[in-house]
Order: sequence, then C-alpha cells, then structure tokens
Amino acid sequence: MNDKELVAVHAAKLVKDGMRVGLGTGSTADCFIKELSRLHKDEGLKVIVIASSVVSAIKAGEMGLPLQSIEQTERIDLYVDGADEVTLDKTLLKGRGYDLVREKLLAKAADRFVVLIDKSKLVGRIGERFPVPVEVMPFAWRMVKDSLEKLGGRPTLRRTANEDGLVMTSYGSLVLDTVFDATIDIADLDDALNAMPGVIEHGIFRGLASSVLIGADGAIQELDI
Ligand code: ABF
Repeated sequence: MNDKELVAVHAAKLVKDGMRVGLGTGSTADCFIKELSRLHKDEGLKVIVIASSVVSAIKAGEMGLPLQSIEQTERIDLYVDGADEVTLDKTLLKGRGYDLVREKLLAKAADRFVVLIDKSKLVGRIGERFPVPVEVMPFAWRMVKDSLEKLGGRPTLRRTANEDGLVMTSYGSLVLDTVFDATIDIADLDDALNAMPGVIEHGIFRGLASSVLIGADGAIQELDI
C-alpha cells in the first residue's frame, strides 16, 4: 500500500453508518472513494456521498456509491479531500484541479473536514511550490488581474497543458494562477481575495480543515496544533 492509500484507508474508518460524506477530487481522494466503495459493498456500510466534481461523481457512481447532488445538500458529516500544499497551522492550498467552488462549499458545509496528503505536500508557507489559483468571472479577468497586481501578485491566466488555449472551469470561469512574494501575510491575502469583486473563489482554505493525515514512508502522522 502506498502512502496515499494508507491515509485513505485510515480516513474511511471514520465513516459510520448513515453518514453523508463529501468526496474530494484528485489521486488521493480517488483512493478514499475506492475504499469507501469497498466498505459499502463488502461490509454493508450505509452512506450517502456528495461529490466535489463531475469526475468524482462519475467515479462514485461507477463504484456503486449512492450519490446525492450538491443542490440537495445542506450539511454533511464528513468531507475527505487532498490538497496541493499544507502548512503546520492546517491552512491549505487547493485548486490545481478546477473545482474550487464545490470543494470550498463542501469544506464549509462539513462537520468534519479531513485532509489527506503525503509528506511532499507539507510546506513552510502557502504558495511555496504553486501559485494561488484565483477563479474569476470571464468578463472580470482584467480588472481582477489589476487588483491582484496591486496586492503584489503576478497573475497569469491558466492555459491548457499544450498551451494552445485557456483553461475553463466546469462553470465556464477562468483561473488566474498568481504568484505572491514569500513575505505576504496569507490571512490578509485570504481576506482580500474574499472581498475582491469578480473573484468567484480562490485556493486558500484557511480555518476549514479539522485534521490533516500525512502518509510518510508507510506510517500515518496527524497534524496537531
Ligand atoms: C483537488 O485535488 C485539488 O483541490 C487539489 O489540488 C488536488 C490534490 O490532488 P492529488 O491528491 O492528486 O495530489 O482536490
């Protein structure tokens, strides 16, 4: 079992009969979906799942997990997802995939949000390895770009892997991947992005994670502060 599978199997043990469970997106979340589906099929675990992306919804459906749409959902018991970067205070950077809006909705709606990472995701500061994804209304991108530059950011529109087009999210919005200097205060940046007109969502998840499980060379550590 690799480190992602290890933390995913551990997280699946937190799911109890009758829970509504939010499913994340990405390779680590996939391991969790697989284990949850095994528990559902083989051990009769009763769950309802709510997916954070179309991709995860399809995977869950194919694996026989009972899906509830996000539109039908107010609160969930547990949300399990990966992250791109995590600092010791459990602030996350997410959004290398494009479903930030649903991911943050589920994180906020969950009584408990468990983040699964391997140790490569632990960083000294948010933005150390990746730019901060800022999802914008398409018509607002230049104004938001200007606002981000005024905050000291260096935004670029996210392009497709072969660079011949712009990336659009499932809702038709654009992503400005923005590099900030190491000196920027992440709490201030989070507040500024939350208040910026034209911004739909951004990748800083602060004060949302309940626990972070780290897979490290075959062992599980938990970020505890
Ligand atoms: C999504 O999957 C994103 O928010 C996050 O960027 C990513 C983590 O993927 P992986 O587990 O494959 O590294 O939840």
